[in-house]
Amino acid sequence: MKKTWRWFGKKDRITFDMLRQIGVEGIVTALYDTPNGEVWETEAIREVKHTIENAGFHWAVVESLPVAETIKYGGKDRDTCIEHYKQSLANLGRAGIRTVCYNFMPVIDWIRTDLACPCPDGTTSLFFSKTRFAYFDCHILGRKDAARDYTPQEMARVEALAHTITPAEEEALVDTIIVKTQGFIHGNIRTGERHPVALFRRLLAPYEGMKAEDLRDNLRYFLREVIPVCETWGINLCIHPDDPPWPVLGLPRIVTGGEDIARILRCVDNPRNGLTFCAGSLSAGAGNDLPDLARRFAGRTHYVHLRSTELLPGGDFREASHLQGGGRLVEVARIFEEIHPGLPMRIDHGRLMFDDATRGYNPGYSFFGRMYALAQMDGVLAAIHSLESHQPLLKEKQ
Ligand code: DNO
Repeated sequence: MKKTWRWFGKKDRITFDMLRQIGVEGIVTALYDTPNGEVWETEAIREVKHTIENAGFHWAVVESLPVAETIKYGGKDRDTCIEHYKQSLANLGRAGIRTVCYNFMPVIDWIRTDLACPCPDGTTSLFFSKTRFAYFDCHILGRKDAARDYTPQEMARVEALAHTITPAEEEALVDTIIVKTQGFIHGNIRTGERHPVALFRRLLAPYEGMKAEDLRDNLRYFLREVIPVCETWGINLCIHPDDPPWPVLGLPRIVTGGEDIARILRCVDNPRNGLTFCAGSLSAGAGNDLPDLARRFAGRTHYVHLRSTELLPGGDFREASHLQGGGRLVEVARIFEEIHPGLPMRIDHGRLMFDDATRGYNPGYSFFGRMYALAQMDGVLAAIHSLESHQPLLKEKQ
């Protein structure tokens, strides 16, 4: 695998000099200042590419080229936005970019309720609490009939929380779910949004009554339009799984496990229509066996996120160490190196270690935490390669 790193542009406090020292080989980035739905212009792409290459790296992956909401809900102006998407792809192709990641999650990208949950060793990790999320849904957002989506036991925990939560904690919860986790990934919500709950309600409105089947139709419609452009330019477009992989806030989610992935790859059966194998997102799905998924989809995977989660009772999960948890990254890495070697991979979501917490990094994108995980996975990859090259020798000796 090629070791890549998500870089958030010139304002990122993690510099190219730091990345060079820790063995990063390629850069993952996006045009963070271009609003969703607009064209990524050639000049802007060139400038980012030039900055990366000047530092001695190459732009390995675009993450993400965002899909406008109207494409996802099938709005009146979706064709205009799809045309913009095609132009952006062509402009990226012309600049020599060959791997483009995107997702098809309505309104909200990844979801966490806590950004710094203490671990026994003194580090902290990201955390998803089902109760806190349900509280946000039922009490803060006040979504109609939201309580129906939770079991009586879950609602009992939500009501218990309603008695103890303070206004400051409530504000922090909104800030985490809507602003802090979404703001920096150039989604629908910008950092500093002053009325996040009202904005969120507006974003949810066009999806009312939407079924998984409708969202699947809209994804198929989109892929049929854009994959021919990818074909022309030799671009591998790769969908990111839903995080977490289940329906949320009454919104369907359609990239949750093996069956969903197979259906998407089949609907436009072209190698350019591929997968971002995010081991972290997939590992949060209780029915997902990660090595099995890796074996099944390695051929159509164009990009890998190395991350792992640990499922806890009651529907909670925490981000596990990269060598533990449901991600089963050692096995997953072996499978990819065997079936589809050389894929770009990046470490996703590190813990907060040492002074990471005071540096103002984006949630999940710590320096020491990710560097530590990169070193772990680098060792795993070295061991895999060494075993592979000594295989004949071992056989001879037997
Ligand atoms: C969060 C990320 C996601 C991911 C997008 C890809 O940390 O894993 O925001 O980049 O979903 O489209």
